[in-house]
Amino acid sequence: MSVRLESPPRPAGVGMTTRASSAWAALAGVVSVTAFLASAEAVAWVTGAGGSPLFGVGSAAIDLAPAAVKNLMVSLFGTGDKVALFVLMGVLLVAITAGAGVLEHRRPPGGKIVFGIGGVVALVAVLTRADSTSLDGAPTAVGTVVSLVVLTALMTRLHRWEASTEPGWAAATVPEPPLRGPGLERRGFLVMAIAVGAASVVVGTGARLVNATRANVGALRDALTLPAPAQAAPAVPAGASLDVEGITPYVTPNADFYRIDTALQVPSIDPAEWSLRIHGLVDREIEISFDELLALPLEEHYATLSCVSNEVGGDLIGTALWLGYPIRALLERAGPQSGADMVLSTSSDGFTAGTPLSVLVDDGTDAILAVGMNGEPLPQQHGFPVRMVVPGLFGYVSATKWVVDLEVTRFADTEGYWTPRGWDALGPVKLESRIDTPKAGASVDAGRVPIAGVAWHPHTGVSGVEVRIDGGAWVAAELAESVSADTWVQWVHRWDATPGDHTVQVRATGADGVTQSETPLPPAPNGAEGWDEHTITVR
Ligand SMILES: Nc1nc2c(c(=O)[nH]1)N[C@H]1C(S)=C(S)[C@@H](COP(=O)(O)O)O[C@H]1N2
Ligand SMILES: [Mo]
Repeated sequence: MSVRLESPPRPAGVGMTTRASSAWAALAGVVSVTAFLASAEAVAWVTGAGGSPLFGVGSAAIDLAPAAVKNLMVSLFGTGDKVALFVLMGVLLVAITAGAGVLEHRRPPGGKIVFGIGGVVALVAVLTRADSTSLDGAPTAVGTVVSLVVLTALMTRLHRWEASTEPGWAAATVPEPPLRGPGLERRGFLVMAIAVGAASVVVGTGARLVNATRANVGALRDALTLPAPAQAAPAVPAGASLDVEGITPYVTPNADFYRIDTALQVPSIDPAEWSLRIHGLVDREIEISFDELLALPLEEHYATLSCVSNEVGGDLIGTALWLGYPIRALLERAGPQSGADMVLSTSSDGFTAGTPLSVLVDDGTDAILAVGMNGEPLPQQHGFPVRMVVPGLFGYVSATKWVVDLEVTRFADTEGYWTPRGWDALGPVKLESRIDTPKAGASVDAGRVPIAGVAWHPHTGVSGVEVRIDGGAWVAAELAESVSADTWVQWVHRWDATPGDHTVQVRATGADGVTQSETPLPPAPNGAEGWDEHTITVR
């Protein structure tokens, strides 16, 4: 006879209560998943950080999440959406594995089945990542086996502990070795749970740190010296920067540049291994290496990049000096065929953007394959070693970071990443204006107060900005200079503030003569609108 695997409710005071044994079983489940994560990270140390199941599952979740959930995450957490995703995953993981522990205790092998299914799901997620290699399955496979071994061992110890708390335990026949009494059996379970849990935290954290460091291309980036441009950008006119405290700088430092992408783990690409393939509806397929790209006559252009998810008045926008090679020239070499109207760019991690071919081949549009940002190689988060920058288009349809592939194709035949997720196939940046100072809700002293900010309509240009106080008449603001129509422009209105609460509103007019619309529209499907949304109150 062997010990019963199920623990029916017992009268109080006899044996272990159902509640207590469930709690310990739940702990066994959670310890097992920490062992899974730690051993997977340790294996990924050897096989490559791309196989970390945490990132594989998280990335798959991002790609599979319905558009509404994704938009909610971005609107709730903004650029902190990735941290929020990890917290959510952590909470779910604890809940599911605690449940699996309880299930394994009551209805074996239910818990093992949950762990097995979880392992297979994670394996599929990891192996279907665009940049995964066959070795990337190893961490998840090993982790799953380790978690099953740990769960089995902890359950055996838990059952022995329970059996040892029954009256007459010494006479019970359990699988070898014989019971050693409640104290020792209890210790057997707890020592293992604590030891495995602690070892997992130490090994897992250590391996994760090593993997994160190794996935950092900082050293390769530091070793890189970009060539001087064959065609430099015009100098920023002194009149582009107004002397107003709190106004957004004309050029955004790299460290302050907004970051938006679907990459949970920033792709790490060795420039020596990078290449770009241009294919599809072209006369000649082209493949170009990083060295070949740097040997071409590079150009520098100032351009403002913005995100379609930006709310009116939002800060998902920045201006940088980009160094790169015109995409137009590369496409000319490849020779797009008639009938083609889109270039689908793909990143190393599988993100895609569909850009109108007409924009990319247009002489007047400085669409570039960028390698430099504000005088440095691209920061890893901003696409190292190569990304696209297309003035006048939102990032989601044009600014592919870590770009490795350009397919000349047709809008009728394919679509970029965000199009099936509720965003328009075409994404020209809309005319916008923003008040930077004073801040909404700020108190200022009565008297002369500069109201200032930026306005943009990349590639079209801004011809005027107007401000109005308390819903009164629109007054023209002073417009600063800019390098070109491809960047935003600063503006200021010097206001004689009177005591009391006031509302401040701003609207811009584009170089095409069209004034920013009043009616609010949400970011989806093609960019937020409505200056009325950005009304601030100042005291
Ligand atoms: N590989 C890749 N490139 C991408 C994205 C992405 O998710 N993956 N997001 C795009 C979007 S939506 C925007 S707004 C810009 C943002 O570029 P930044 O992070 O350098 O500011 O990158 C674009 N390029
Ligand atoms: Mo974006």
